[in-house]
Amino acid sequence: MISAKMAKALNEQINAELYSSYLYLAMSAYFEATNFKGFAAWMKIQSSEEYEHAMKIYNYLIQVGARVKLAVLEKPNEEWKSPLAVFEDAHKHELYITDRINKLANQAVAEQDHATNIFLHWFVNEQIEEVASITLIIEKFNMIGDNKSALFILDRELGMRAKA
Ligand code: OFO
Repeated sequence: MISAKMAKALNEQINAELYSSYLYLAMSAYFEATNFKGFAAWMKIQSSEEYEHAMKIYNYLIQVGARVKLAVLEKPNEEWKSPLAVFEDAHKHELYITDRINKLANQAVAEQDHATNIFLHWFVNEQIEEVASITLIIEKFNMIGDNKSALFILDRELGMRAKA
């Protein structure tokens, strides 16, 4: 059994992961509307991965006998000034999620909740991967600059992302 404080914090993280899913879906919709089909496909896969992250926590709470409590989701942004601005926002968001995961891990350590601490290791590693992959995409945008042909090649490249 986990503490009521830990259950509350994990429920809040379900909300944060579902918001991530919602945000990336909004980004995907923006890319559909601006005809970047590859970026749209990349963001749609990212959105479904975030849903899976939420479900991992959902299932963990059930497994340890805690109550899942879903909350209201914030409305995500729907307009950006450029494709790069979208990925910069995604990067900022992942740094925020990383900070949340680290705080959850700190709480598990402070409570000597070994099960939750070990459960959170997967998320700690996942955040390293998520921040790294978005950082790489931003670096590619920066290399491209104003080159439109290169932008369409990057759109095609990201569109080839396979589901995990
Ligand atoms: Fe769930 O990793 Fe992104 O937000």
